[in-house]
Amino acid sequence: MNAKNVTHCIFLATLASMLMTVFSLPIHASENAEILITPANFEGSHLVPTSDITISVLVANVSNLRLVTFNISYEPLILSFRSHSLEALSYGPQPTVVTSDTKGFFWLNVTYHAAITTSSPMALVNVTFSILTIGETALNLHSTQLLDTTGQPIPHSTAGSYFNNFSLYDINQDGKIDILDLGIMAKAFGSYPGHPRWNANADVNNDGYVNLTDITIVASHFGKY
Ligand SMILES: [Ca+2]
Ligand SMILES: [Ca+2]
Repeated sequence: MNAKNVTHCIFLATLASMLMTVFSLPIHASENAEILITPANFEGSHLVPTSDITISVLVANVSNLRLVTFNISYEPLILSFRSHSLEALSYGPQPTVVTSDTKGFFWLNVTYHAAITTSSPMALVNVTFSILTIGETALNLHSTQLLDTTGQPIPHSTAGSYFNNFSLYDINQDGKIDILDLGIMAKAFGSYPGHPRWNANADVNNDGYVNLTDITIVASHFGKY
C-alpha cells in the first residue's frame, strides 16, 4: 500500500467514524429517559412568604411508559404543601398520593391507562407550595421508578429543583440584613474581580467594584429580611 492509499484509507475511516457518530446521536437521545422538575430553580426576594410557587414534574424521552412513582422532599420549615393537580391523562387505577407537611414530602404513584411515549418533556403533575418564610430548600426528586408496558424499569436520570428567597442584600444569606452583612462587605471593600478580597455577593449593584455605593445600598435595607 503506497502513501497515497494509506491517506485515502485514513480519510475513509475518519469519514465512516464521523457518519457513525452523526447517525448514532438520535438513538442515544431516545435512550436518555428523564424525570425532572421545572422550573429548575426559584430564586429571589420577590418570592415573599405567604405567596405560592408551583412546580411541574415532567418526563422526557420515554417509550411505552405505564407506571410512574416518585418522591419530592422539601424543607417543611420553608415550604408548605398546598395542592396538586394531575394532568388530564388516562389513568389505570386511581393514582395514589401521599403527602406529609411535617416530614416534607410529596409521593405519587400513578399508572397510565394509555402508555406514554414522548421525546419532548411532558408534564404529569403540578404541585403548589406556600412559602412560609425566608430561606432555602432543595426540592429533591428521588425514589423514582418508571416502568414500561411489560413491567420493565426504564433507566432514567432525575433532576430536582431549588428554592431560595434570600434578599440580594443579605450577603451571608442568614435571613436578615444586619451588621454581619456590612462586616463582610467591609472585608471586600475596594476589591474587584481577581482581587484577593473580591466577593461577588458584596457587589450588590453588579458593577465590578465593592465600594461605598454597595455599602449604601445594603445599609438602606438594614434590619429588613
Ligand atoms: Ca445577613
Ligand atoms: Ca458595586
